[in-house]
Amino acid sequence: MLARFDCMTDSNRKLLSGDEAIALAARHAGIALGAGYPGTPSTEILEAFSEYGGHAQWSPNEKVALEVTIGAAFGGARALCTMKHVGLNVASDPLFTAAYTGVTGALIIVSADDPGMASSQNEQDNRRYAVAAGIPMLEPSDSQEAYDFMFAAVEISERWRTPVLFRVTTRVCHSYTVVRPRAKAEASKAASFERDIRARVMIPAYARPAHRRLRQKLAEMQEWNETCPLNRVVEGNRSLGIITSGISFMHVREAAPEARVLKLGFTYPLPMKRIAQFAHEVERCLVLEEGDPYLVEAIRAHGITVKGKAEMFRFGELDVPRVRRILKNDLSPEPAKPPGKPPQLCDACQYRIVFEALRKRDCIVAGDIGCYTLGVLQPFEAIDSCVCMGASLGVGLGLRHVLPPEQARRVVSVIGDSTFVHSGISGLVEMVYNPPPNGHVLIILDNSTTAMTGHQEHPGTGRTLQHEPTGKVVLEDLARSLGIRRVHVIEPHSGTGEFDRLLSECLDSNELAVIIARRPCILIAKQLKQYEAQRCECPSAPAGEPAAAQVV
Ligand SMILES: Cc1ncc(C[n+]2csc(CCOP(=O)(O)OP(=O)(O)O)c2C)c(N)n1
Repeated sequence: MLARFDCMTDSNRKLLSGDEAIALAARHAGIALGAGYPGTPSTEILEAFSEYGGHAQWSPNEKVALEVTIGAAFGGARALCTMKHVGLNVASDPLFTAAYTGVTGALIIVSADDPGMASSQNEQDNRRYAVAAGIPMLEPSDSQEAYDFMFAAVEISERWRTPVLFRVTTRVCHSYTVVRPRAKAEASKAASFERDIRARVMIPAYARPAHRRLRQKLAEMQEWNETCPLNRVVEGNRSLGIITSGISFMHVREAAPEARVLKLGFTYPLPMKRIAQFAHEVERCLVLEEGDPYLVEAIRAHGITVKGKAEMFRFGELDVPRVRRILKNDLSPEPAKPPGKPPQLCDACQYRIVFEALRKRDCIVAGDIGCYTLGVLQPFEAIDSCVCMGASLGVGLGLRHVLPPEQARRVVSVIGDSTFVHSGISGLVEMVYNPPPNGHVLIILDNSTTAMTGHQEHPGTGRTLQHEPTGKVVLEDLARSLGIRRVHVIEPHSGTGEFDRLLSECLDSNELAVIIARRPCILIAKQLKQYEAQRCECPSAPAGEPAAAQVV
């Protein structure tokens, strides 16, 4: 797929997406290990890193990915961790303490944010994480910067022995712009373990001085940032000064080419003296940013007078027309976006049979995130909640605990296979540990892939990121090992009524039940067959076949 972007060609110019530019830079900067969990708009980074020859792997979830890369960076290597913005919520526990421990090699954490929610359940602005955790943050505006800033991130990470947050947004990730890569790649640094117990074991006695060290580092980084070339001034008419960062810079240049612009690339800790000077040198100073008022609040907190955008522009992505409106302070209602074609489940998708059955039984469905979330739309309207990955279990159990019995007995949790491995397993443990009086029914929709984000592998498929055979987590064995007696594996087919009968039987049993509805995703069914054939031919493939699965 990336052949046309062959590394280090003579022409030395490549058309790359932001994600590909990050991947190429990671390769050229000697990143020894890349780990992550898929999520739009970040997924392509690790896939491209692998295609460029890097060591890339999917983890079961973002927390594990971050921990694996923290370990690599403790070992002195350069490591890359990728995820979408909500992934950082999952990874936030190690994130905050990794800021205290610091790293020995380099650790770059890519947070790919999705303002406008093209493909997400919220539009949280992860710039707040840099401040909350106390880690430096870089924000590129295009693919060239995505490439260049990766080297700067590695340098900052190694110099201050800190993880670096590399924050990008959908338009930067997915837009193609020209990149001139460096002529020479850096070799990976040899990893080697050096004991440093006080730095890496965060018992309170060691964590207290670690917090002080962190604040000291941040103060030093802020000072360094005052003259850092990652921030620059684009000269222009001093009657209007604009402070901006990330993709907003591109919109600003088009909407107000005459303005003087302070373009920030190193956006935490902010270079406040430089910002104050810039604001002082222009007649009117406006902060133009997408999403939360992160920059404007921080700048005002330093007593610098700047104007921000109106609240209505906090929602959704910015674009050139919207930036023009902000510049004119035009608060009139914005034109409605033309309605797009609503997404829908594929015609032959097995999920249709499941949602029809759930509808027929008038089930109360605690849903989850994946292609199957489309079961919320017509004609099914068969999902009653969707909060975050893995929440179907906990939400379903909570409902079962409090609802009157005739309603409680209709509650079902529905989750996809990748999502189950990501964060559903602990919900299943909760189901065993605190079972509701009338039992509960969990349906795992197992299409043998992570379809939603473009068919990535996960531990339940038994294939690596590169689709090679590896250890496989067998979902039915896992459920049985937790002590659940009713574990059914079924291949749903329309017209047979088999799935309906199984669902009714489980609902009426008042026991804990797990139904695994297993049929390969129709879009890649042929490919999955080939992978399975390879798996059978591969004598070294680790074990992990179902142990006497009860197939209904
Ligand atoms: C914390 C978090 N990480 C990643 C995502 C992106 N994402 C949404 S659903 C999903 C997995 C979907 O796979 P699966 O559960 O197997 O369902 P399918 O799409 O195959 O039906 C992913 C990776 C997300 N929404 N939240």
